[in-house]
Amino acid sequence: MENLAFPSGFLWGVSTSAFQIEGATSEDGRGPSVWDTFAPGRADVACDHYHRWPEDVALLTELGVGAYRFSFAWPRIQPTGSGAPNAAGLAFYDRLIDALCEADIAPVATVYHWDTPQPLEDDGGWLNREKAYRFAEYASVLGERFADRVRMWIPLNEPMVTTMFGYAIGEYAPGRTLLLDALPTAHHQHLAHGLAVQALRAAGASNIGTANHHCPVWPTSNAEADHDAARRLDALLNRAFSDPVLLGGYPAEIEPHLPAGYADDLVNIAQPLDFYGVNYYEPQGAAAPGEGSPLPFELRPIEGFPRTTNDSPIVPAALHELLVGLRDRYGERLPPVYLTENGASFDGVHDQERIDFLDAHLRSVAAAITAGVEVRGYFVWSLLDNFEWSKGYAPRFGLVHVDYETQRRTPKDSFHWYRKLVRA
Ligand code: GCO
Repeated sequence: MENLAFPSGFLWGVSTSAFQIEGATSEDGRGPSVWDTFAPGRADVACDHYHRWPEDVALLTELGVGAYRFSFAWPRIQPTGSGAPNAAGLAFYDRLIDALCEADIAPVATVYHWDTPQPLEDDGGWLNREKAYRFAEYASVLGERFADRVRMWIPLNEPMVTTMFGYAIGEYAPGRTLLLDALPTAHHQHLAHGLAVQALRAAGASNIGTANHHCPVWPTSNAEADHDAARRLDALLNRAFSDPVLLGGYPAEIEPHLPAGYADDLVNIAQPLDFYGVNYYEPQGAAAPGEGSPLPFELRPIEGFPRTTNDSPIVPAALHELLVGLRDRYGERLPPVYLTENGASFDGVHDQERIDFLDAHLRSVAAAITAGVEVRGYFVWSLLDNFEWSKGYAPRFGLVHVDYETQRRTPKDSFHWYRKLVRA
């Protein structure tokens, strides 16, 4: 990363999530989540972070990052999704956050990273508007307890993935296959986001933002029909999740699929934010739908680029396009940006491919900054190899290798490369 300057005070970090690393899924009062139902037993151990967190904080200290993004496990804090908090759950995060502060590593907290307490899903989950109010109560519990120490707050991780993968196509928990009838879950998550921002601020929390998944959508040909399809898919994957929180409105093509009275919620949803977190991995291809397709587009793979072991195309230029595109669309309404996730899956401890991936994507970030996009930080996904949802433990995203038999952590070459970078 020679001769690349980032603004002074640029925040270097790494990200994880509770369900993907903690394990201990039935310990100390934690209740079942939708992911325990969807993938029974698969993350009962994971990276055993619930017990090995001191070792992982030591890794963060060795790495030298200024911030660590983790998530609270809702079923550890409120095992049934509402009511009095579980003291042991709060105590676990007290210990983790205090250790981070002790190590001068800013705790960056995601309130929800997909592990809905099962009783709330039994009540309809994100299809039920009431869940937004349960979520605000949950956020308030966290704000009261941790506002004095958490440096940045992210209410929801990637509401788009919850809606599309969890409720539209069923690849993720809770495994619903509602296609466009899943869109009310997007709206209820936006409402949850807005109510949680207000609850966190009322509890004294500051520096609140997002972690929205964004991907440039590219038509597979220059045909008008493919460009049309790409515009529709972009509305669904991107603008349906950024417009409401940044502009207080939805793309026109989304509105027919929203619950009655959705417009009354927009003021609550579009709360002023202190930052806009972006999770970027890859662009998405789109083509005109086939005859009789239930969707106004067809997803198409992006060809012609090297790929990760997770079969993702490696396209750093798309990150530059994405960041400049956000600035062009939202202008003054776009708060300072953080890359709250960027990373890739490669095998082995000598992971030069990951170094090359991170180097190339950081060059795109630097170019976007030069083009006038205010990017203030970058978080690698992820600190540790971990449970990659429906793909299990095969994809390895960590800067640190995890031997799941022994739980031995081994810093990879990319760990040492990133360590040098963040300390430069
Ligand atoms: C996401 C999630 C992470 C994933 C990571 C790799 O962006 O999908 O936030 O939990 O593990 O992105 O796919």
